[in-house]
Amino acid sequence: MQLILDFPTIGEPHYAQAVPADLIRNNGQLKLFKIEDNNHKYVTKGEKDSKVIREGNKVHIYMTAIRSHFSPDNIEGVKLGDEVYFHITNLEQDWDVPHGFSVKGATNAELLIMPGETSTLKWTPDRVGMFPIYCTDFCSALHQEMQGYVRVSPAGSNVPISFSLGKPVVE
Ligand SMILES: [Cu+2]
Repeated sequence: MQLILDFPTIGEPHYAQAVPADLIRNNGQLKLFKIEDNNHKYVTKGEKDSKVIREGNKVHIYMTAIRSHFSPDNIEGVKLGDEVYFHITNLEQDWDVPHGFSVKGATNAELLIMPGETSTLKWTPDRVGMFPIYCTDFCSALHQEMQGYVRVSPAGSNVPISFSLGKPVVE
């Protein structure tokens, strides 16, 4: 490989390298994941399809991840005693951009969701409160903005399910 440029970038903790485009294009490194090909039972194919659905004491959250946010990122109406299922679809099309997912206080694993794929994390809240959700895989310079909140209300409360993107549920 003939290196044509090699330098640290100023103002960012990254290191840049440049090579001729042919080296990437002709060696199978250009891979795209079509979201239409995802036939997962709990897929969310676009942000407009993200939603939160209650079925008895189960709450199904159909969420998307793309740099640098989750949709929805504010969820309300989960109650103590519920089982929460985060079904997260990574909408990225580039092969090297996985996203992670975790909810603060979860006692099981985090997720690593590859581009175009859907994965589910089950969470059983053990107390009332506001719970941050966040990406656990460094995905871009704005990775740390990739977060949101789920409010858990007391068992028997009448807070309805609601969700939004980029603004508080209660204004
Ligand atoms: Cu991410």
